[in-house]
Amino acid sequence: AFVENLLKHPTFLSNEYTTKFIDETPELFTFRKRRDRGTKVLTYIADITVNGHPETKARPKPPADLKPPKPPALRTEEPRMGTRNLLEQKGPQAVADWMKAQRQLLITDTTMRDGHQSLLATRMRSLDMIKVAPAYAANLPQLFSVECWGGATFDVAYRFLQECPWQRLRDLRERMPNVMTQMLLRASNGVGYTNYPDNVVQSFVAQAATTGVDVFRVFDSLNWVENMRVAMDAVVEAGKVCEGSICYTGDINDPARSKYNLKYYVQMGKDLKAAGAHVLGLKDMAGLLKPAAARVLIQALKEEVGLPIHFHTHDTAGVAVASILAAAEAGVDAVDCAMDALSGNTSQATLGSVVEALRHTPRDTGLDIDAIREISDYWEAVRGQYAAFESGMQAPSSEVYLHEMPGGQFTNLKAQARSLGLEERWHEVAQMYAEVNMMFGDIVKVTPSSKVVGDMALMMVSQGLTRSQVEDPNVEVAFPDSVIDMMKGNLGQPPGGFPEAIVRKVLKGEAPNLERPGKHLAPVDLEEVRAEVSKELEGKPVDDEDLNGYLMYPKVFLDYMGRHRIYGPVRTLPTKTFFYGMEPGEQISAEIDPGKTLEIRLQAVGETGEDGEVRVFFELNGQPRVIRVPNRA
Ligand code: BTN
Ligand code: 3PY
Ligand code: ZN
Repeated sequence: AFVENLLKHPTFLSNEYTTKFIDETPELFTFRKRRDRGTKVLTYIADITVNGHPETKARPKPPADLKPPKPPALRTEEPRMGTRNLLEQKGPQAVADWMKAQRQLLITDTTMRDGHQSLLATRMRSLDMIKVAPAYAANLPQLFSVECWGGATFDVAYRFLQECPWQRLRDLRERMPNVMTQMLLRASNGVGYTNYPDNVVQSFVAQAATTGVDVFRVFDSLNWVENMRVAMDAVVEAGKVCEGSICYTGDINDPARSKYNLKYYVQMGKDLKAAGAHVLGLKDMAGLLKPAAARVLIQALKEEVGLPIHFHTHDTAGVAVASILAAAEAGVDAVDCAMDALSGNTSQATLGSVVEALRHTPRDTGLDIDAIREISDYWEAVRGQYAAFESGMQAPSSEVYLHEMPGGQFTNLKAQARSLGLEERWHEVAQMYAEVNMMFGDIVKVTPSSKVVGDMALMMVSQGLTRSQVEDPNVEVAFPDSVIDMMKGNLGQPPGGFPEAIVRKVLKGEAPNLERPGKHLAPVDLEEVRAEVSKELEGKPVDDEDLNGYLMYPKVFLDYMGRHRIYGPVRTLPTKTFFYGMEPGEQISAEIDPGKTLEIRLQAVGETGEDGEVRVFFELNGQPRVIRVPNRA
């Protein structure tokens, strides 16, 4: 790098150097001289303007007359006290006690996590959330919490949105100081798809708590409480609210599905309480809990477990509001809803509708419906920008009771099926998903176990394999890696274990590990990893957030950092610009630091030169700038 710098230096090139040149020219030692952030951001805009964004290119476009989202006015200067203040002053047990003492139904808004994860392929950018966060704090201080982190959002932020998930959390936390933030944590799978060593899980939880998570909804993808303890202990250790969660599957009122019956769920609730949960989460990730079953289940859990209950469901079948109202009657303490504009179908129940349904009843939420409408109007404009990521699902569907796919997986698997040319055969995929579930012993299906079932179902439909062929010891089957991994025991054990015959076939007789996977994973030397990552980044210091990002997703994190070096703080660009670039004559601004704003105007896009490069003409804060990008279109 030194020689490269030397050979490029104008003084060196002009032959006007002396032997002292090297000593007197410190910039020769600034390897890969950094370009300023303005230039980096212009490079990104130029590239997208010329070449398009790979993810939106062949997809539906936002309406041409779409207005930029405008957040509502704040009703108070200083936000009123909320649940966060209670947590800060009195701790997580006081929050749990307070929940039980409330008469009103408490509401969590999931728009910033599950809402867009389930409707827009998790593609919502931080900027669109951060802009409305002050309105939540000022206008809806009675919310129980705002779910805004975790699940799939962590990985998508780095991988597809070119932004840092930790920064999102920090920015939201700062703008909503009075309402608890909430995340979804896949227990030993962190926010990934595989079990991590215990100290990695502990480190991740501690960092999430420090950066700004108040409520941790912890679940295991096979409902194995044993595999949730490390994560739950870490949450309790951090002084935050530990919401140990039951994942709901099957149908407690169906005698044919006796594996997951009332007794099973009540026992799991007791086990989670014994494991230290402050709140019991009831996570109905597919939207299978029907109203009549909700009434029975909630009542039993309330009576027999004694923890406050927080109910999460999806509206895939169009029944979520009915189940929520039944749960409310049975005494549930808190429920999840999404703001109207990002609710319904595979997302959560409609927040405004639940609030209205309960008005003037004993469980009146006390939330301000005008404030809800204003915030929902904002989200409606935001959603318009993400037209490229809409799934095309037009209506609720009772087919979910057949396949039991989680809301967050449904549209994803449909897109995967499309890419394999199986779009026309979607209903076969859905049917096969149900059969694979039974072949695996009727398991809970939620990230990551749901992905394993989905991989297997797609493989079988595309190869024309039936369940009996797969189960036949005399038929050779090449199982997907994720299936082999799960049968090895690397995601842990479902209740009663996996059926022996299928394990034998998948593992070709190799013995599975029936113990907790983390028991066999050596602790990671965190400081050693930090040093390695720093070396990968050419000496850049690696802070705790970056280190934890790397530990979850090594390659995704490093790729993100590599692009960040080239494109800079693109998270500050308006969403339309990020996905579609700019039009000649258009002007935008991007606040790259508090108070430091880039005023960017696109003047013109030149022709492609003989070198295959396009010159793009900008004005940056009034100064002309030319950026060259390759034409890859
Ligand atoms: C490419 O290599 O994909 C083309 C360059 C375009 C760059 C931006 S960086 C953020 C976004 N994510 C990508 O993978 N590409 C675009
Ligand atoms: C996730 O783990 O991302 C989920 O949403 C599970 O429901
Ligand atoms: Zn969900």
